[in-house]
Parts: sequence; C-alpha cells; structure tokens
Amino acid sequence: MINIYGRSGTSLNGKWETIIDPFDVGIGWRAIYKDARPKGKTDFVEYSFGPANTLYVPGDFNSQLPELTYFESSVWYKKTFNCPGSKDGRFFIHFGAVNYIADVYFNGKKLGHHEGGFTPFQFEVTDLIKETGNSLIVRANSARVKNGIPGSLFDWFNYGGITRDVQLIKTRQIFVEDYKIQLDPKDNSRITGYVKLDTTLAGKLISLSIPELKVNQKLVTDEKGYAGVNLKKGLKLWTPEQPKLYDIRLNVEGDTVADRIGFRNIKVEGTKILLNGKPVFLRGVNIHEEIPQRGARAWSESDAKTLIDWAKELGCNFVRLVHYPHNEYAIKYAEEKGIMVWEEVPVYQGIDFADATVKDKAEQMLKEVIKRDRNRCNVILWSIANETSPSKERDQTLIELAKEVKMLDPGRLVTAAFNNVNRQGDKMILKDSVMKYLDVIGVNEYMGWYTDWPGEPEKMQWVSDFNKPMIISEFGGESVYGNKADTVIKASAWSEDYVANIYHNQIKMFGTIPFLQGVCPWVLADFRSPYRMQSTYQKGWNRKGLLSDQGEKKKAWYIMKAYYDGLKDGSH
Ligand code: GCB
Repeated sequence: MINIYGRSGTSLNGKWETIIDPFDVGIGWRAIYKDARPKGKTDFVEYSFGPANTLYVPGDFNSQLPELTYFESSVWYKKTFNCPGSKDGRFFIHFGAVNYIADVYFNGKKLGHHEGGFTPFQFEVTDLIKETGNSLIVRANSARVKNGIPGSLFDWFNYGGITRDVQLIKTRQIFVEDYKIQLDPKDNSRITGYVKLDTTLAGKLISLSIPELKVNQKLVTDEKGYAGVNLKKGLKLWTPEQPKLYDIRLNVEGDTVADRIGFRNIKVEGTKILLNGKPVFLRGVNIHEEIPQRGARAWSESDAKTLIDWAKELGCNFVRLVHYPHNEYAIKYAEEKGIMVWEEVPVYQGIDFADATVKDKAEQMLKEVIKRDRNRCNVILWSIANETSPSKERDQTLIELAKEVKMLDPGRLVTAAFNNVNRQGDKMILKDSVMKYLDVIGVNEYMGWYTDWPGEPEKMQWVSDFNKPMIISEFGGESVYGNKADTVIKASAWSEDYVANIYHNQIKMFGTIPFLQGVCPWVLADFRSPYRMQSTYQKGWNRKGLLSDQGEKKKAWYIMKAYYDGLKDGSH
C-alpha cells in the first residue's frame, strides 16, 4: 500500500536485538531465523538474540558500532512486540527500506524476501499476529553482488541494515491500496487519476474529499477494484515560489488515508522544460542521503530538513537525489518547500547489463519508487541510469526502462546522466543513442578536474543530435575546507581556490549552451566513500562538497549561490 504516513500505524522503530553474521551462515545451516532455544539439559544453541546486543532501527548498522564500520554482510534483527486490542482488521508490516537484501520471518514463518536497498515493501500478517509476544526477525544483508543494483563498485558509502522506518499498519477488511490523484497533463483545471482498493469487488463506494475545493465525491469501483477520479476545478497550481498543497482524504468503509497533494504541469517543448506552461531553469544541487556530521545514512524528517534547507539556502529550486531513491521525508519536505526533484535508481556505472536479471531488478525498483511517489508533484524527473557505458545490452535495457517509465507514469519526464559526451576540439557533441528515448538529457562533466578544459570555457561549443533540453547533472572538483592555494595552484593541493576557479569557468561556459535548462553541482556536502583513499585530504571522503563534512561553506558554495541568486527562471 502507498502513503503509510497518511495512515495511523504503530511504529516498530527503536532498539532491536541483533546478531552479527559475518559469514552469512544464519540463512543456511545455522538457521538463525528459527530463533532456537536449548530444549533439554544436554542441548545448546550456538547463537542467540538478547538485550546485550542491540542496534537502533531505523539506522544503518555501519555507523552504529566501530566494528561494523566496513561490514558488508548479514546482521539479524529481532523485535518483539504486543498487539493488544481488537483483531477485526488486517495487519501489515511495512519497511521503508532495508539495504540490500531482506529476509523477513514472523512468529516462526517466513514472510518473504526483498532485494533493493532503497524502496519500500510490506507483508501481510493478519493470520499470524497475536495479542502478545510477536516476534519479527529480519536478515539484512549488504554484501555487494555483481548482478546487484548497484553492482560491486560505486562512489559512496552504501550503509547497510534496516535504514528506514518499520511500521505495523492496521487496515479494515477492504482498504485503499493505491491511488493517483494528479493534474491532468492536458488540462490545468482538471484533476484525474484513480483510487484502487485491495479487493476486486465492484460497486464499492470510496469517498474522496478535498475540503478547500469543496470536493466531497463518492467514487465507485469497477470489477478490478479501481475507481476513476475526474474533477474540473479552479486550482492554484504548485510552483517553487508558491508550493500550494491541498489536503485530501480517502475513505472506504472506515479505512482512511490522508494526503497533501499539489497540482502542476511539467513537460518538455523542444529544448525547453515548461513548468505550468512557463520555461523553468533548474537551479539544482546533487544530494546523497547522508548526514555528513554524523557520517551516517539520513533517514528522519529532521535529516530531510537539514539537507533540503541547505539546498534552499543555496538558492535551489531543484535537487537531484542521487544515486538511489531517497526516503519519503526528503521528497515530502522538498515538496512543501517548493523544490523540484530528480529521483534515480542505482543503475550506476559498471552495472552488469549482460545478466538478464539486472533489467528485471531495475524495473522492479522503478515500479516501487514510482508507486511510492507518483502523487508527489515536485518529482519531475525519473532517472533510469547514471554513467553507463554503451553496449548492445545496455542500450536495450535502458531503452526498455525508459519506455516502461513512460507507461507507468506518463505525466513525468524521463532522464539519465551520461559521461560520454563526444569531444572534437572545443566541440562537445551529444550522441549517445539512448538519449533519443529520454525527455531530458543529463550530462556529467568534470572539466577542470578529471579532464582539462578543451578550450576557453566561454568559447566552447555544445552541439546536440537531439532537439531536447540538457541538464549538466554533475560538475565540480575536490577541496578540503580551509585549504588555501597560496602560491601554487594545483589540483593535488585539494584547495578551495582551485575548485573556485573550476566553478567560475563552468559558469562562464553555462551561458554559451543554448539547450541548457539546469545545472547541478557535484555535490552538496562532502560524503563518505571507500573509493577515496588519499591519506592527507580525503581520508575516506569524497571532498567535492560545497559544504565540508562539518557543514562549513567552501568558496564554491558562495560562487554557486551568487550565480543562482542572479538567475531568473527561464534564463541563464
Ligand atoms: C561521477 C559520479 C558520482 C561520483 C562523482 C565523483 O561522475 O556520478 O557518483 O561521486 O563523479 O566525485 O567522481
């Protein structure tokens, strides 16, 4: 079901008992899921949960214990809880995310398995739940796998464990399983969509109310449990300047779900991106789901505020949430603050496209995140990949994923980030054949850092084979907060001045690209990455942040902020 924060649920967050299983034997012969106890005088069991070993949920395991810092295997979690009161409904255990694999057991039965570290999943436990002493056991395994998404190499710290909220949700016998209530892409005064029940009974009445619009409608389900939504109303559209949201309530036979929904139109016309019919220039920043000061995965509402408020302070109207779906708090808080969002699945660099299961996994992740967030009007872009190298298998997979996204969510734009722009002298040419299937092209370029400037920044020529908008989805360089260049300006000094110079040059170039409709510096804040082993400056951190790992503002922050403050939507 979607929007669990719009329902009343019981949080299962808090301390969970844990067993660390480095060799991952608990799923095999050691059978930790059985939670066995010695039965007789001569019996013993060589594992046990207990109050001596606990971890907080939600929270990644790597940052909670020093001995787990670089741990990449299984941790077993156990939560015991009571469920007093009437049992006349249905019960579900909902996980916001478990990174990367979850195997879930409840009161001695296996509920299921989930692969993918950043999307929600749930299991029904109606027939298993008891008044007291319910036992929920989860194996969270974060081992890197070649045919995983992401694969075995990536430039971020991929915190493992039960990283998002866990909730026990109670519903009535019939409940609202899914809905889409959004602006009609073809009519700015029409709300369209559907409500879907967890039943295929026709003729069920669902009430939809939007008090501010004086909507109080009864919708009737068809034989698939769907009821259409179609309302003509004078609407205040959502914009970054006025992020208007309407309170909405759905009710079917006492099962209620509440939401706040905004209405906006997003589309592409030639090389422009139009928000509510007007060209918009995306003043963005890339964000990892990490709180640098804690060196831990971000997961809470207040973490979301920390990250999104920084973006707001920088002058952004847009964020690219890399490289995997972030938690719902982040998307919702951004929506309230008028920040448009690029969401991405971790189809990242060396992904194993030759393995046929990879496409299915990517599709599954896209389905899960689109289902979760398709009512969030600030989500304007679904990104299907970041920096993948062309091959027959890659091309086929990405083209199919792009088509699939369009089918699942026709009112939004599809994109991907590329790092293979063709260079000829000072000409930059967009050519990748997958670009043809996207609405917006993302380009990651590190001129001045990984590559030299091929020419004078203000004289570069960007050429595209496609009549489409482009976003520079990454650019930047590494520096340590406080490092000054003094006399020698060189990259290996990790100085703020060196990077400041890159930013000045990048901004000079932006003005020359006719089809540029947004930019996203890499990255909001320094972030942990096992890739980054330079012992004086990096120390396990990618230092391309506009902010340091303590949230201090580097020179590049001020350059970007001045650039954004000087921009008016639609021009750059
Ligand atoms: C990239 C990747 C990003 C890296 C960044 C870097 O192109 O998309 O994940 O962290 O470059 O710092 O090299």
